[in-house]
Amino acid sequence: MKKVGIIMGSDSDLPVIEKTTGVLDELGVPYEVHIYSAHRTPQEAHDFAVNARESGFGAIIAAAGMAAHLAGAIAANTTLPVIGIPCKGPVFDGMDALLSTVQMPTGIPVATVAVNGGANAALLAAQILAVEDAELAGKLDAKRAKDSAAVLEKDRTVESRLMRK
Ligand code: RP5
Repeated sequence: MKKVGIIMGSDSDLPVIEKTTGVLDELGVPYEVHIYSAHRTPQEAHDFAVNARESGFGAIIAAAGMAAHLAGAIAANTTLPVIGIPCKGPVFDGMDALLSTVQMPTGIPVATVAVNGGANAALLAAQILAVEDAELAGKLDAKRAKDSAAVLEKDRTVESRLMRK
């Protein structure tokens, strides 16, 4: 199976990335994690993106906060699908990173998930790999069914606790 490349701009983004790796672990999807910054270590970010396809990656997740250019900078150097996670920073509640990540000019797309949306980034990466992988598609179906069952269980709990007849 192809790997997912996970790049974050700083170790301060780790709590978001742990949501991503948790979902990929659950689905049995292989991944690599690196701290490469578009601003602080631009050469490493560039080299990773340029070599990613040859290195066996099928999708890349890039998480960054503030002036979040990481996903766009990665996408500029590969035609692998790039998923951007805008991370919430100390000011602006993540709106700065959201706009920096989502507002890519025509020609270089970044599939942007919600602010701090680490789990959805993992699911989207897995869905991309599952286009050519029936076993992974089956795991995604099973996870959807399990997650739905968990919500219905919460419905039963709240119903039994709070319903007045
Ligand atoms: C971005 O700047 C990182 O992705 C991080 O979200 C933000 C702040 O980085 P630190 O100052 O916490 O290292 O590049």
